[in-house]
Amino acid sequence: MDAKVQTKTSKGHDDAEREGLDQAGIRPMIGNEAIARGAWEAGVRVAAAYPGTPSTEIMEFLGTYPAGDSHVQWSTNEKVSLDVAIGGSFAGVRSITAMKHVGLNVASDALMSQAYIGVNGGLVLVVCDDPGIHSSQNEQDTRMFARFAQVPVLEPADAQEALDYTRRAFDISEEFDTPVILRSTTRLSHTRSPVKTRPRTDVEPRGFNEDTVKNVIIPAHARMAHPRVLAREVKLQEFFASPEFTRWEEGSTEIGIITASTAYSYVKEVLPEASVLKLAASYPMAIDRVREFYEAMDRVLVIEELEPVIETAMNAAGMPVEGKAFFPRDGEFSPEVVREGLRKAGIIEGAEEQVPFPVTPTARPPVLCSGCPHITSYMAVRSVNARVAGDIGCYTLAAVDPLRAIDTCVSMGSSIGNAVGFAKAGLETRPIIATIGDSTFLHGGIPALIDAVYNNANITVMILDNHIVAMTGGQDHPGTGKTLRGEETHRVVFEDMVRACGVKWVRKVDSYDMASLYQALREAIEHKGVSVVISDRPCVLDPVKLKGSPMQVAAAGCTACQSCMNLGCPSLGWSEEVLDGYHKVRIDETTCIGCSLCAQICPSDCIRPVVN
Ligand SMILES: Cc1ncc(C[n+]2csc(CCOP(=O)(O)OP(=O)(O)O)c2C)c(N)n1
Repeated sequence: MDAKVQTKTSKGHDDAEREGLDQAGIRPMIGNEAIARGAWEAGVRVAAAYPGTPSTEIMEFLGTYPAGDSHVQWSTNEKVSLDVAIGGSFAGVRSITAMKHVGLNVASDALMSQAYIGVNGGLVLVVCDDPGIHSSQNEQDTRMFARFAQVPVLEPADAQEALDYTRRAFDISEEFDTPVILRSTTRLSHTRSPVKTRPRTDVEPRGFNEDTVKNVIIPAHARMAHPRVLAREVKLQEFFASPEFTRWEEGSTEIGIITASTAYSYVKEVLPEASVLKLAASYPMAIDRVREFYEAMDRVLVIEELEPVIETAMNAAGMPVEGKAFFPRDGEFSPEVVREGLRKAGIIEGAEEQVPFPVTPTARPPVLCSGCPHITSYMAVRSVNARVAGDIGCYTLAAVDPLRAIDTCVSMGSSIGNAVGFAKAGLETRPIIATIGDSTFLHGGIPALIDAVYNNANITVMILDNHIVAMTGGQDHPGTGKTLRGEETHRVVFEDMVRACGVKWVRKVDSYDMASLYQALREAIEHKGVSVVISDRPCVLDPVKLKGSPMQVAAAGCTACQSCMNLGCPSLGWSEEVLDGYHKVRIDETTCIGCSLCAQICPSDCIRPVVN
């Protein structure tokens, strides 16, 4: 294999660059890079993930280390990625998977079993939460999942801890025979701070452990495993009491703050004089150490982002404590939020918190890119007056103006099942369409398509194939024919896949060929049963930003009908010229990529390529 291909990933580091970075010893890293570094230093050998903000870069950074050190891959979804990591652990090597918080919902079935089975090689799940919902469908708190699955959760507060805790997570996993969750948040994953690195520890593979009672989780074995899980919880509580994981920072005893994760940094900034108990693990919590702290303070507050995990555990253990009475359960924390909570609690004085910068930034709602192939797909969908089940990807933006083309959006892969439900519930008076991206189809759409065929649902599925996972920054997937390290591999052919699911009516159309796309969709909805239209055109941003000759409007011919504005293309704007009270249109030539979609729509044929 070509050495360059082995070590060069989409992030573009090569061996020489990598070496230069590593020799520096201390360097600034975002949390996700530090997590990758920690895993590499811990001797990880199998790494698998499905992309999802804010976790995506972890696997990309791991892919910049030499291919001989670890196998690093994209998986089709988070359950598969966890299963791959579990396989690595069974085989006796240190293994890791990474996902965003909602990815853990997908992977949870395997996690719940593995919590009983335990590990052979250390097994770490990095789960990145998104307080504030920067780019997710909810803000669930993974610490609750850890409690539910009875696996320990480590919560770093900065990039250095992200590296250190990731390294330690593998030791803990092996010592206590448990998967370990390392929980990050958007703020930590994407914030840069100095990190001290160390060399890689080459951990000898342990070999496969021939222990069927441990490895095969049937009821008889699970009944034996459950008490082990409960005993493990107690041992971990004792283990986490050490100063490495439960740090008591002495200050005034008038007020004691118990905190974890990035909230710790805000507490230190806002209330530097307080005593602080910083927990690295809110499950299993070092309850005896927490009690000592509690009893030594006049008043104790818990400051934790999202759910009252620590607070609830303390209350249950007979330590009535204040927390969520003053600090929100939703949204992202910041020094301002912490200051405001402390003010409400009467701990700091002053008037209600002022906005630090009294300037309101202009709202910039997300838009599809100029020339995005999803635009025409939804123009076509709009033209057939359908009930539309949407899905998750860039194309979810079709929910808002001006496309306003989808009626529902639930979770990755839900669209096809939702559409079957629409049909079976009697919504068939209008055509029923499910729209789903290529990566999302591979992630969770295939079982639902089989279900639709099996149950003879009268629906049309539109697969929006832009040949990439665009939403998360352009990762490869099985439909691109390239691995995470950029090697050529088998490419899933969507028509073949769809036919193999039993679909008889399949048509692939170029998303930029609007007439054919409209025609295909009209025929598809006429078909009784499941029909599939594959709207096919690479993302305009990947692998490089495409740019052809930009278009321009011949103002004399523009009738201000504004049809082109229905595209919602960010390169289209209003011109100064007004006709019968309506503005004519102009095109921003610097951002236009020359896709010609507006020209195809223009009824007065006044949009043409710029002639140089
Ligand atoms: C369970 C889960 N995993 C990951 C994500 C993050 N995510 C949102 S959409 C998406 C895939 C989008 O790719 P695709 O379907 O090809 O559509 P595109 O963005 O390319 O238009 C991913 C990975 C998520 N929202 N939920």
